[in-house]
Amino acid sequence: MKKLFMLLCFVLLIGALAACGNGDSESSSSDSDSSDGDSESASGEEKVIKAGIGLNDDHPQYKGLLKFKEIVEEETDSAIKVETYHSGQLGDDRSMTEALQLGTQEVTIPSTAPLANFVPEFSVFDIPFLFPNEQVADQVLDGEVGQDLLKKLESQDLVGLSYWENGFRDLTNSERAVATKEDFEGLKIRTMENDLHLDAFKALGANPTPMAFTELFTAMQQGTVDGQENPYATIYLQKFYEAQDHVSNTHHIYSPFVFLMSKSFYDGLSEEQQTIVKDAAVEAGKYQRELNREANEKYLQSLQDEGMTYTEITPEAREEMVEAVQPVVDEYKSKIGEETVEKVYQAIEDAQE
Ligand code: TK8
Repeated sequence: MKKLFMLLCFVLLIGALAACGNGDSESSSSDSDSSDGDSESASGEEKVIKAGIGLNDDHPQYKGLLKFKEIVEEETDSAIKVETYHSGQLGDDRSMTEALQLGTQEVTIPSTAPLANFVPEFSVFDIPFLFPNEQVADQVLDGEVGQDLLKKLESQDLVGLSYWENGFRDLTNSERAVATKEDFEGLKIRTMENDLHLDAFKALGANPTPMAFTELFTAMQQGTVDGQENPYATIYLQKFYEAQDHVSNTHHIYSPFVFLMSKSFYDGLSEEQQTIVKDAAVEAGKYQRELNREANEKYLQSLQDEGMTYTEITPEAREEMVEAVQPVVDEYKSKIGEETVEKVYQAIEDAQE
């Protein structure tokens, strides 16, 4: 009997000790909750935008990005910080756009050509000889049809905040002066990763190769490609004159840039912060367009000063190029979407009235 009583006391003692122990773990878990609470009460944590582009820090695109940084950090009192990366430090246009979809990067500003791999309708802006000048391009891009296209990016976990300017694209090469359609024959031309660009250069008689911008300079130096096409500001500021001898004012495509933000990051902002980043992307874009036009104006002469031979394309020669690519344009109207193409042509007509 005595043994039974002792055993009962022992069991009760063990139970009492165990109950005290549990209390500690709950209090410790409640402590950890409160410590979590503390960290949430400090939840005004800073948000960071990693913004990467492919062009270097001399280019108007980077100066526009610094303007975006200045506006956002000022307007949010640095609640949102912007880290800027240039020269493909974070990758090329396509890989950086994919990083935005994954949420590992917050901003990039690609040309519409590679963006067409995510939203095919953006290829409408790759139709050769589409825009007559920058002013019409601004009206179409900043108007209803351009803004409607930006909305299509949301289905790809991307937010298009505004259009910036890459500009009218001009041909360079290391083989010969290009004055007419015939002069394209057999030239190995690097194009952006966009099927319409590829097919248009094939129609001109060239031998095009799609390639990320980050690989282009080495390809020209090694002779993997004979030529490329970009606005004068890019050709000069990226020092392409060190690997190219000839430049022609083909002006064959006007390239917009799209200021992209990761949708997961954008959705995590307050309404006020969303308005700030949107307005900053628009204001910095207008600033960048101005810088870009000044640059494209002056750098053709700079290219000749660096030893490049400039060949003027006559209106008749350009008309021959327009006719040569027309079958490609007709073929792509259905691939891009007849409605989108018609809306853009109508908006261009309206902008010139
Ligand atoms: C830079 C590119 C460049 C574009 C090209 O990342 O790929 O040739 O014109 O500006 O976006």
